[in-house]
Amino acid sequence: MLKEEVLKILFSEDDYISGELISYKLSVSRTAVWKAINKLKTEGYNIDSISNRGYKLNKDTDVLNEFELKQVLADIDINCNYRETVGSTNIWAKYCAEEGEKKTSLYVAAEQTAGRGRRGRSWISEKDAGIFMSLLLRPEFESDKASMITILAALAVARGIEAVTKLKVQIKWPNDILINNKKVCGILTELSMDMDGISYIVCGIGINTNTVSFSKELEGIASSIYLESSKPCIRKNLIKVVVEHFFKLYDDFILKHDLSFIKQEYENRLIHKDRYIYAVGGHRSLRYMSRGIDENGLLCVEDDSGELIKLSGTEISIRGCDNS
Ligand code: BT5
Repeated sequence: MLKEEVLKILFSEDDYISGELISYKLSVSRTAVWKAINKLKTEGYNIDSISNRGYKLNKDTDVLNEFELKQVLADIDINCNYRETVGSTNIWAKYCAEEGEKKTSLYVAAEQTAGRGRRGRSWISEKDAGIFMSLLLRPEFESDKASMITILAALAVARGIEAVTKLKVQIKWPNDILINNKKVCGILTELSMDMDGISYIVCGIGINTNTVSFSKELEGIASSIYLESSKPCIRKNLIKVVVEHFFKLYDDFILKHDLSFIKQEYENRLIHKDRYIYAVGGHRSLRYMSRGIDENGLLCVEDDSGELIKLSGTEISIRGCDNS
């Protein structure tokens, strides 16, 4: 598509480039270049034009599409897919897996109309105000390791947000990422099995990047990178660092088979380490002293008698923590 060819040229230039040179490089008319530039502008690209000098792209505009994803993730061997609107990127990824997608793939949407949380809960996904993405993985490890993907993704998101904002990022085990005690990201990992073991894993990540306000139910417990840093977040830049960190951790995990190599860093970020928590599962809510994670990503807690217990994230949610 001409529009993408023009965009590639604008991306490769740090200064203004004339319409004439672009038309020469692409062997098309100047009118065709002009039309492509106008189309890009309507898609949200910020392109400055000065007569006699030409065009210059502001590369830090928050535009997201398949082209942008492929650009930022060019160094990773991954299939990039983008849509403006989907029900849920996890459902989309699972559909593609069922249809036979074998390659490691990323599914990103500008908005979700039915974003999903754990156990039937929902994930509010305002258009262009967040990152809604799912990774499709075809690992060869045993199914009991699947839940560890959430731990890796949480660390990747924490590192990624910290890299682009310098804010302190904490984790509430197993799948919440917090800044200043408020949730800015949730992770939903889903597993599909067949007779040979794991068929695929879909790891969905929702990050509130530029949300300005939340509903009554969420204000007080949720926040966004923009609200915490007072700076707009360029989604593609954050996607890049999160996905890069994820695969760095994932590759190490495949080699090392467990989470010992990240235990220390994870625990340093654990908001409820050495604090009392309530572990909620079914209709029960039990208070424990939270200690850290084991090499399999289970949460290690102590009951009132000091006995060590290990909790699994598939059964338990953590509520509130205090120091008393
Ligand atoms: C999660 O569930 O936190 C997992 C969220 C995963 C979302 C991603 S987006 C891409 C992919 N596609 C999907 O359909 N899902 C994944 P859970 O721990 O159950 O938390 C859900 C709870 O978080 C809700 O009940 C609300 O209280 C709260 N919540 C909902 N939307 C939120 C938001 N945008 N920001 C912060 N908290 C939110």
